[in-house]
This record gives sequence, structure tokens and C-alpha cells, in this order.
Amino acid sequence: MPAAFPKIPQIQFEGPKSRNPFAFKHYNPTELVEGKSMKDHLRFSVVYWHTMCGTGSDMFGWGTWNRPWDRGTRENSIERAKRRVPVFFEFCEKLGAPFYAWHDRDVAPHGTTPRESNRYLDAIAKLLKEHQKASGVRLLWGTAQNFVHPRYMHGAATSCNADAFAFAAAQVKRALELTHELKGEGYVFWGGREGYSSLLNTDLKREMDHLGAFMHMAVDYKKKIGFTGPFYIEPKPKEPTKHQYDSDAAACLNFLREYRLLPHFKLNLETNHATLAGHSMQHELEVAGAAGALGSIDANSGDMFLGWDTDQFPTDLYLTAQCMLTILKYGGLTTGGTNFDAKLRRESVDPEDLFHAHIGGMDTFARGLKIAAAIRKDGRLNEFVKGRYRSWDSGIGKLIEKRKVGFKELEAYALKKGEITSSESGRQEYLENLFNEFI
Ligand code: XUL
Ligand code: CO
Repeated sequence: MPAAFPKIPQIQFEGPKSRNPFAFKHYNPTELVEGKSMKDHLRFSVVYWHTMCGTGSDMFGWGTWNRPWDRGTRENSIERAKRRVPVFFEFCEKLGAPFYAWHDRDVAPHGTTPRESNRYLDAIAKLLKEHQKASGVRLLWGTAQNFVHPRYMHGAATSCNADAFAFAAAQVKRALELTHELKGEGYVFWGGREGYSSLLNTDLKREMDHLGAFMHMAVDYKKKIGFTGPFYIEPKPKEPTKHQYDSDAAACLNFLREYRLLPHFKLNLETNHATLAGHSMQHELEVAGAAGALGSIDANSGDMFLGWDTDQFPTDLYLTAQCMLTILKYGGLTTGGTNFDAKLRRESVDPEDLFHAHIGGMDTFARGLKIAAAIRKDGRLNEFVKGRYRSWDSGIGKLIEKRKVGFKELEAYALKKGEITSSESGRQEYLENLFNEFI
């Protein structure tokens, strides 16, 4: 098969002065930051669904992209799916992305029965294995697409119809096996349609119990097949449903604790999902990090003027610097990665736009990493935060933290003290200026 991107060279690091649009200005894979290479810090990953299966369609219009490699094949055919595999790996190799991610039903088409779908998936699995081996590109995570087919219209594990639960389980079983076969580093559960559109027709408690049971079955099966990578839950508050059960990091952690699943899961946090939940991405990362559950990130961004999941490529240095500051604070990405769950704009119709988008995302994260490392090296921000809590390092604060005192002793302390006389600035504006020094 001829090259899909014949005019695009291998993307190299050329440094900040370069004006070559097909070069990295900041992502230098071998450059060390805090003693670790950028490649190992960032663990970039390309998604199969947007990159190969996106068409540029939206809810008001047809696809606009008309990819040359799809021409002459039918939509949703195994021929088209097979053609896409080498194109995808050529893209990852030219970009120098070490990882990728898929849903079962985007690498391979839907069959008319689960048996036929499995056959299609098996045929594609063979190709994926060959191309992974030849290219060295590894699987960051796999997942099952349990939301497109009409059988999942009421949800999958949380459907009112037990058959949908069974079909979803069958699908996840096979997707997990394939992730294991392809040496995936982890496995993701995104809720899809696990939520509700109306409480009038919904037994919320029963649906949540079913979701808990589903996840326990997945954990059991993971152990059975010997898959040792982490499971991730990906929070999202709405879209397609009005309320998704995995609405944000805190809701996911609560669900995992309630159903005694926390030891088996971490979170895969996505920027645009955080925005939809009314949070910053850094907030979600902090919440997950504090619970020891910061697993992986879906790197994209939303549009502040649009209320839906626009999945744009990240280009904002403040965003990536904040993300990397928290990620470094919690020890960095280990099994997880920086996964571009992002898509081109509908008007970006050329295959080369895929390169511009990913190069931009990678450079923005590389700069974010360098900025975060510089802020940490400078130390003023950290010192400020540490100093702000100094009342806990000795005296009454230390006694409280050590649980050496209770309400009785604290009442006596307050009565004796009379009033809190010191008033100390939070210095937000000063800290915002300090942050800007490094941008
Ligand atoms: C949907 C989304 C998914 C998950 C994987 O908004 O982010 O693509 O990342 O199912
Ligand atoms: Co995602």
C-alpha cells in the first residue's frame, strides 16, 4: 500500500526558532526534565476513533473530510477497517507518538451479531499486532464502545434491560482479552450512556448497584486472564445523557469507595469533561491525586462559549502548565499517558491537519512540562503554600493533626486565646504574577 502521508517527513525536534510547521519547537523526546526524558514524562498517545474514524460530521451536517484511504470502500465495512490500520501506524510513526488507544468498535466494524463483531475484531487484532511489532508503537489502553448501538439506548451496565447488561459484559470481556493480547498498559471505562435523561423513569439506586456489579465482574475477569494493568474510570458529567453517573472525579471516587472498587481503579481525566462538570482540569487532577487515583489523562480542551464536548486539541500554555504542575506533584504518569482524545475542526479537511493538530498538542504539553518544572525548581510557589499552613507544624495545629486533642480541649484553647488576631493575605494576585513569570 502506498504511503498515506507521502509529503510529510518524520517529525523532528528543531527548537523554538524553527519556522517549519512539520517540526517540534519544544517537544524534544530525549531531553531530560527533572531527570526523566520528555518522552517518558508525557507518554503521548493518539486515539484511533477521532484520527481514523472521524468524518468531520456534526449534528447539523455531514462529514467533510473524505479521506483518500477510505475511497472505494463501504462505510462500516471490514475492508475499510483493514485499510485504516497501516495509515494509522504510519501517522503514529511519523509523529513519533509512542502509544495509541482504541475502542473495539472503532478499530473494527459492528457486525450484525456479537459473533460477527468478534470475527471482525479478531481479523483487525491480527493487523494491530503486526503493526505494533513493526512500528514499536504500544497500546496505552483499550476500551469497549458500549454507547453507539441502539441496544444501549438506555445505557449498558445501567440499562433497564438486563440483556443490554449481558451484551455489554460480552463486549468488555473480549475488549479486555484483546487489550491483554496487545500488551495494553491499562483499560478504560467511560460511562457512555450510563446515566439518565429523566428521573421519572429511572431507578437510580438499582442502576448504580448494577454498575458496581459490572465493575466487580470486570475485576474478576481481569484477574482470571492475568491482565495486570490498571483499570481507569473516565469521568464526564453529561452528554449524551443529561446526567452521567461518573460525573466528575469526586463522584467516581465516591462510587468506587461505596462499591469497594477503589483498589482496582484509577481515573482517566479529560479536560473537556472537567469543563462540562464546572471544574478546571487541575481541580480534577488534584482531587484524583489526593486519593492516590491519578491514572491517565485525555488531553484536549473545550470552548468556553460552547456548552458541549468540542474535543479540541490543547493549545493553552496555562492549561498544560497547571496540569503538569499537579501531575509532577503526584509523581508523574506511570502506566498512564497524555492521550489526545481530540479531533480536528470540521473545516480542517486535509490529512496534514492531523499533523498540525498533534504537533501543536505535543509542543503545548512539552512547554507545560518545562514551565511546571521551572516553577518547581524556583521553589517560591511551593514555599508560599508550605508557609501558609505553618500553623499546623507546631502548637495547637500539630496537636490537632496528631489527633491529640478533641472539642473539649479546643474549646478551652479558644476561650483562653480570646480572638484570632493575625490576618494574613492569601496573595492570589502575587501568585498569579509569579506563575506568569514562567509562561
Ligand atoms: C467521550 C470520550 C471517550 C472516552 C473513551 O467523551 O472521551 O472517547 O475517552 O470511551
Ligand atoms: Co476521552
